[in-house]
Amino acid sequence: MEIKSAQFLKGAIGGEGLPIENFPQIAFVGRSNVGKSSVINTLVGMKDLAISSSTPGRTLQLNFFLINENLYFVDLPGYGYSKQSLKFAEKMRKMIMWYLEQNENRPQKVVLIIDGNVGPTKFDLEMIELLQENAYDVIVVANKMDKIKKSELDRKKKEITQKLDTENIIYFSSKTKKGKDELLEKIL
Ligand SMILES: Nc1nc2c(ncn2[C@@H]2O[C@H](COP(=O)(O)OP(=O)(O)O)[C@@H](O)[C@H]2O)c(=O)[nH]1
Ligand SMILES: [Mg+2]
Repeated sequence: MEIKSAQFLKGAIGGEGLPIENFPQIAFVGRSNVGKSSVINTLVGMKDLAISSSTPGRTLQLNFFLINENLYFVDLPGYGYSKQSLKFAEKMRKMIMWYLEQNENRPQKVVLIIDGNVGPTKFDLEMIELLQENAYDVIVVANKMDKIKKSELDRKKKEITQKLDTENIIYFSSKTKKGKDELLEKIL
């Protein structure tokens, strides 16, 4: 299956403003700045469908994108960003938790995006644990692989698989589009 159409539908804050139609949802989660919006843009082949984190507002809500008129990509707010105030970070965390744990219309799959160059952080590991506790079908994407020197690649990949305790990782780059087809195949 391929993506034939994609549009920004709406932003929701908690349960307020959720889309009316109950299509399956693919959620994209990850720390701020790992490239959630960029990965979505790469998948749909549009440069600025999911506006990057520099745009205020959009990053503070659950952003619903309608794909092929029958599926949602949901861009979640980032978590664990040190530049946010604690109060703000806590508010975002609560909304993410609500969406993943209490919301009646749970996402069918969760794409967890990490920064492949930085490697899995404490926040990433906590998020994986939470997703596993909630029995989610998780796809881990290590983004920004273009930033890693060729000579470092094997070592970095090994470090990522060891820390995450899985070999099931899609190595990705929004810049070079590496991993795009592999990820599309897994989510569609
Ligand atoms: N080199 C490189 N930079 C990336 C990649 N993906 C995203 N970025 C950059 O990382 C920054 C954050 O991206 P964004 O998509 O806004 O992250 P978000 O906060 O997780 O939605 C932007 O400056 C992007 O251009 C990638 O694969 N490679
Ligand atoms: Mg973003």
